[in-house]
Amino acid sequence: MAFAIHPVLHYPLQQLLNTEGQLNAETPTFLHSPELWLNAYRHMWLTRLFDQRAVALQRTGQLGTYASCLGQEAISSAIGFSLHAEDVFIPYYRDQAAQLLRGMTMTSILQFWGGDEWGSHNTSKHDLPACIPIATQVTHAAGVATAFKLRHQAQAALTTCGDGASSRGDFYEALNLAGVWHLPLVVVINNNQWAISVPLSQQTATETLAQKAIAAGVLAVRVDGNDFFAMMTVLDEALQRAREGKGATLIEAVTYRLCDHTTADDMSRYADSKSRNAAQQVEPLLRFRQLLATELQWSDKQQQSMESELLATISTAVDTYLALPPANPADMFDYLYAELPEDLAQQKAEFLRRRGLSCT
Ligand SMILES: Cc1ncc(C[n+]2csc(CCOP(=O)(O)OP(=O)(O)O)c2C)c(N)n1
Ligand SMILES: [Mg+2]
Repeated sequence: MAFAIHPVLHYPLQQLLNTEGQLNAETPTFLHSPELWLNAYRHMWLTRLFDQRAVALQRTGQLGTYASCLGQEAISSAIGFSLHAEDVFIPYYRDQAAQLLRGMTMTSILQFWGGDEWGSHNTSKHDLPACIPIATQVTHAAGVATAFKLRHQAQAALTTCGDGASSRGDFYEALNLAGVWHLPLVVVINNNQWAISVPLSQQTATETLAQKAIAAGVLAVRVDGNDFFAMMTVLDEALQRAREGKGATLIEAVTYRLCDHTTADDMSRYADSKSRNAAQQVEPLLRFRQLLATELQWSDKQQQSMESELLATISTAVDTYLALPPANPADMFDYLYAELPEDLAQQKAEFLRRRGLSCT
């Protein structure tokens, strides 16, 4: 007798705003709001212009390193617009758009990327700092969601990670826990097709990343990550499910990294320009602008004045960042342990002695 070997389950790509800027008639009513459209569009542009400025600061020696979110603004903006104040956001390093919406200032984001951890201190009190180690934040998020569940709090934990992160043990372990404990957790994968220079085809043999939820018994959805409206729709549902105690959701948001991995990378050495050019045609701001032009008669003049206004706000934040006092290098010893282990205490004393500073 032959046993059936099942084919891969299919997760269709959900989309509401197509690449021509036409909005599907099935778009939920809460998204039929010109005010929200203009807010969201403006925020995505703020993120893009801020991002450009951050790269320029790094290139001129004024920022340590920086991970651009170019082309991925719709995912993180939709997250910021969907979360409730009392939810907990556990971001990774391409979540500038959501961090700004959660109340983090541009100056603090620059301070963080400038190498001063105090930048994270100004994260919204409900949220965690951006996580740099790959996928570890998914376990932290499962922990936060467990706390909500144990305390019977109707709140959601939402975390983000990359396509590469979805290959790591932490990702699977956290998702498994979310399934078996029915946790109020939403995991959003920013599938930007690359993990530094590793393309998705060499990352995983699964047809989709959404299907990684099947083994954990978690519901999943695959969505066009360049479509703010589709992102808002799935996030709204997933967060509501979490808050109502209906369990976790995995969201695979499909997009493309239209930038180097970080300022320490050079994408032109490994990515073919064809796929990048194709991705450029379907990026999130282009189609949003088309929608606004058709439905709200958004003009070039309005666009220009919005951009100048945003650039002025960004420049003020940059000036504040550049005027910050330098980070205290001894801080790196002080915030990992409640009490510094003896060997590190010795290193700290030695470090301060060599710099001619006294030990605190
Ligand atoms: C635990 C760990 N291993 C390795 C790295 C080095 N590293 C930084 S980013 C990255 C690739 C991540 O790719 P992906 O998860 O797709 O996220 P993306 O950067 O594309 O948004 C790696 C391997 C790290 N930061 N943490
Ligand atoms: Mg990636």
